[in-house]
Amino acid sequence: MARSILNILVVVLAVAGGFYQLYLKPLLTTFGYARVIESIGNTNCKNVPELQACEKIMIHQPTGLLYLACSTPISRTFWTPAVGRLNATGASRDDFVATYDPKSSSITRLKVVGYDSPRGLSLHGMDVVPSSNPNQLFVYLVNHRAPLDGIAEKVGADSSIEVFTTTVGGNTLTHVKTVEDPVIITPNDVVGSADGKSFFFTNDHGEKTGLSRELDMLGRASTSIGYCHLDHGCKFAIRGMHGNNGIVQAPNGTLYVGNALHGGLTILEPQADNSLVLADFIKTDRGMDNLSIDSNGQIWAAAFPNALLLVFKHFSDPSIPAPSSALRFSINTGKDAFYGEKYKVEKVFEDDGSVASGITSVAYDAERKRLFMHGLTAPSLVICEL
Ligand SMILES: *[C@@H]1O[C@H](CO)[C@@H](O)[C@H](O)[C@H]1NC(C)=O
Ligand SMILES: *[C@@H]1O[C@H](CO)[C@@H](O)[C@H](O)[C@H]1NC(C)=O
Ligand SMILES: CC(=O)N[C@H]1CO[C@H](CO)[C@@H](O)[C@@H]1O
Repeated sequence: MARSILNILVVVLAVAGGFYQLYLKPLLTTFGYARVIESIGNTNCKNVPELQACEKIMIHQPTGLLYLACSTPISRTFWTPAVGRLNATGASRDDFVATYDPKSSSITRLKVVGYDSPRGLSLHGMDVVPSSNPNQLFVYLVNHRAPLDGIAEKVGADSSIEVFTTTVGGNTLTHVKTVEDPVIITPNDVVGSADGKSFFFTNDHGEKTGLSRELDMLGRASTSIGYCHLDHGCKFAIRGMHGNNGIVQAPNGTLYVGNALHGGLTILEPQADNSLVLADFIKTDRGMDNLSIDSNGQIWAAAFPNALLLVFKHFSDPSIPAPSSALRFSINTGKDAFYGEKYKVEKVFEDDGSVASGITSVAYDAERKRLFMHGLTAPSLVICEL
C-alpha cells in the first residue's frame, strides 16, 4: 500500500517536474521571472510629467506632432477592463486626446465637440489616420463605457469604438459616430481607414468577465480581430488567436498583432471580404503589446521585461517602478535571411524603470530619430534620442 502511494507520488512528481521544466519554466521566463534587466538606449532621455497614463501614442509624420490617448494613473487602477479592473465608480469619464509638439514642448488637450454621452470617455487604444485631405485626420478611439444595466464586475464594460475627426495641429475633436456591436467584446486597439468609414480592432479576451479569461495565460486561444464598417456593421475577421493586444497596419494593408501573454508578432493579410488570413509569426522572448510602424516600415513594440511585476504590482500602485523595453522588427537583409531568419528582432531600449516606468506603448520618429514611450499607468511621457 505505502509502496504504491510512493510510486504514485514519484510519478506525480516526475510529471509535475516535467510540466515545470517543459511548460511552466519557459512560461515564467517569458513573463519575466529571473530576467536580468539591461540598460539600453536610456541615457539621452527626458520626461514630460504633464502627460500621464497615456495608453497610446501616434506620430503625425509630416509635422512630427504626437497624438496621445490619456487618463489618470489612479483611475486606471480602478477601471481597466483589459486586466479585469471593473470598479466603474472609480473610472475616469473625462479621458482625453492630447497633442504634444516636441519642437516647442507644448501640450494641447483637444476639446471634444458633438459627443455628450453622460458615460463620457474612458480611453484605451487609438488610431490617427490622415484622410484624402491631408489637413484632416480621423481619430479612432476605444471607449470603455460603464454598463447601462447591471454591476460592472458582473457584466463587464459596455465598450464602444468612437470615430472623431480633427485638423492637423487643431484643438478640437469632432464626434462622427459611436460604433457598438456584439462583436466589439473587449476591444483593445484599433486601426482605421483613411475615409473614416471602417476599422479593424483586437478583442483582448473572448469574454468580458469570468474565470475562463484567466485560462488565456496558459495558452487558451480566445482572442480575435473584428472588422466594422460604419454603414454595414461588424463581423469577426479572424477568431481563435492567442493573447491579441496592439494592432498596426502597414501602408500596403498587411496587419501586425502583438501577443501580450506569450510574446510574438503575428502577420495577417486582409482578404477582399475583410476577413484575415495568417501569413507569418515572429517569436519574441517576452510579452508585448501596443505596436506602431515607423516611416521606414519597421514595427516597434512596447515589450514587458517583467510582466509579473507590471501586472501584479505597478498596475495596482503606479508609483512602484516597472522595467520597460522596446523591440524593433524589420525584414532581415543579412546573410542568415537565406537560412530562414526572415525577420530581425532587436532590443533597442531597456530600462529598469528609473528612466521609463510601466511602458506599454512606443512610437519611433524615424526622420527625427526620437523614441516616444508611454503607458497605461505610466507617470510621464518619456522621449529618448537614439
Ligand atoms: C471603487 O472606487 C471608488 C471610487 O474611487 C472607491 O471609493 C471604492 O473604494 C472602490 N471600491 C473598491 C471595491 O475598490
Ligand atoms: C507589405 O509591406 C511589408 C513591409 O512593410 C512587407 O513585409 C509585406 O510583405 C507587404 N505585403 C504585401 C502583401 O505585399
Ligand atoms: C491599446 C493597447 O494596445 N493597449 C494595451 C497596452 O498595454 C497594456 C498593458 O498590458 C494593455 O493592458 C493594453 O490593453
